[in-house]
Amino acid sequence: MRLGRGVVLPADVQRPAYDRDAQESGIVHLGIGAFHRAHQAVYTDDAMDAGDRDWAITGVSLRSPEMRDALAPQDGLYTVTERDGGGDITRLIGAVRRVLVAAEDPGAVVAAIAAPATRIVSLTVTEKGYWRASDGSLDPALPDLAGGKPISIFGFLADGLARRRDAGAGGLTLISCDNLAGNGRQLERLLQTVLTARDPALAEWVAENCTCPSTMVDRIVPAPTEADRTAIAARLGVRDEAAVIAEPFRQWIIADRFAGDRPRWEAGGAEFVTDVAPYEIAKLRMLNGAHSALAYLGLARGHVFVHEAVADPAIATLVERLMRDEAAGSFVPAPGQDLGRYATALMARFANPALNHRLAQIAMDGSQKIPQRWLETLAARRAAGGECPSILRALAAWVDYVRGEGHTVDDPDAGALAACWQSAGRAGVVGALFGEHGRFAKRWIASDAEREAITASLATG
Ligand code: CS2
Repeated sequence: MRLGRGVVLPADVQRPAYDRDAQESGIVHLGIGAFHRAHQAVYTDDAMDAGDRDWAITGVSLRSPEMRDALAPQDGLYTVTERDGGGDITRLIGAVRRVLVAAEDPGAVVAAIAAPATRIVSLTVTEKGYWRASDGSLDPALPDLAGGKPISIFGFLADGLARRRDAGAGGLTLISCDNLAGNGRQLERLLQTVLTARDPALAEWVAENCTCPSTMVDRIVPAPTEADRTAIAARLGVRDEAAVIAEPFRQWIIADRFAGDRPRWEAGGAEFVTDVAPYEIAKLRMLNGAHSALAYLGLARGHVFVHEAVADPAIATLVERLMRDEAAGSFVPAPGQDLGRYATALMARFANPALNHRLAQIAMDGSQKIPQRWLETLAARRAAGGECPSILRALAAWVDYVRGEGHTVDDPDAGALAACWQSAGRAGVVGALFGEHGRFAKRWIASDAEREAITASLATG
């Protein structure tokens, strides 16, 4: 039996208190993966539970039909289970109205963005979904630059926004919920590059009528596995093909810059601030920076899960230093922001033994992640005369990892990184990546001493 409307669930499963059928869709979300289902959709469910109306979510998968096929037979319903080793807490989420698959029906996605009831388009498309070249600018190979059938977020946004302008439907708030530094600013800059190339008048209209607030999003959500779905089916008595398991913690800090209405996400604990930067930087450089270090150092030492890597004393010491001495010392915190306490809380979250968060999941797409997680810390610390020995060790583990000995490297730059190894070899690969003319030269250039330190930490053989 399958989860769906009218299915009776165990009494301890919290369910939406609002009338789902009475809600219009006010949000189009691009990239309806596990993170969105366990994060923004939960806040939206909280807002509608608190009495807000017409914020149901139209989810979009850019390529795969998997989530539509999972959610459609369940009438959009799915469960989120919080797990920390105590008793699981499961909740039914009703905020998702329908799921569109952009590759199958691009016109439906454009129509959803253009619909007058839509006021917000939010995004979780991962770092690589923004089509940035290694220097951070828009990849000139993006097909959407020339118009035609939309391929990326930029093509869908451009077509949807053009239609809104022509119909007088008003602007939108576009909210990036991805782990990029200044995610709103980056979305705005990259979108403007595409619009200016295609339709300068539209670029102006968007600048005047739309906003792109930056956000800090946080919840650890392992990619759901078949074993998770089986465990949840045993708990619910029905199968939920879209079930998500997450840590209990969640946080959302949003710049208060909306083009129009918004849900009262504060009902779920979201915070609205003038400047997200210190929170976003702390999260990227401390949490995500530590995560990536755990991933590459942990995998090299044979660990599979985050809680195993952080229980390894050699790795734990390094990760603590990376957070407390290096990342926390690389920016000015907001008044009242206690980075020491934040690091302590992060170590406890990483140690959650029940989550089974795979290191391999974090290790994916490193070329897209390390600039904002490590290289910005390195650059900022250098400017302040500080050193980052732990990040240099972690960088060495990443350089070893992308060599791809004995495993596949899941990264859009995997080919180019392997080519660096092939042409430069162990002695030269660090220079090929982080030297003056290296692949990452626009983000950070290693000094001679730093290059030697990274090279000395590379695996031998
Ligand atoms: C992780 C993040 O996969 C990764 O790269 O570092 O997904 C992390 O779990 C989230 O940002 C936590 O909010």
